[in-house]
Amino acid sequence: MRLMSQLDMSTLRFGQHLIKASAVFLRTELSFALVNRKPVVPGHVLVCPLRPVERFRDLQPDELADLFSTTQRVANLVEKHFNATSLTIAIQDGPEAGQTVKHVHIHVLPRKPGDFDRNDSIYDELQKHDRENEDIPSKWRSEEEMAAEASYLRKQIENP
Ligand code: AMW
Repeated sequence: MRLMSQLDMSTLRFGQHLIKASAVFLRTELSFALVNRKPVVPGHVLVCPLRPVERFRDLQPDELADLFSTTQRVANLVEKHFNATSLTIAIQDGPEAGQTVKHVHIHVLPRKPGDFDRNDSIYDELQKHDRENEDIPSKWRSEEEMAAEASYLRKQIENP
């Protein structure tokens, strides 16, 4: 069996962070999806492998397949439930690409007409959104707000 380095069933590791079950809205055999503490747009969520590897190249074929099929499920879910019409799906793979959490994660961002004056500005925001006030918890969303969003998404998965 693969070693998962998870602490217990109610906490998942996301790089240096411990993620409470209340922020996780989907868990598969090899992946999980969580709500973002500092979303760039409403419904900006993250999909990660359960095994806390740093780079995209570190994923095994079964993890890669599970991560991408989970991302497709999550992308459909947030596009629908955040009333979006498109999606930006992105991986910042390595520090020079903007990665701050050393655990592979796919950003899924629901997009709407006119959400940014310049469409590609979303990539500038993605690069800087978690660098500003990184260590100031009051700039993050509250645990309650994140739990409410995750609970809403979980319900949509259970009763589509
Ligand atoms: W990277 O800049 O590494 O591509 O993205 C890290 C993402 O993880 C950011 O969107 C950031 O807001 C998010 N994030 C960091 N820590 C947490 C956490 N504890 N819970 C939820 N999201 C987090």
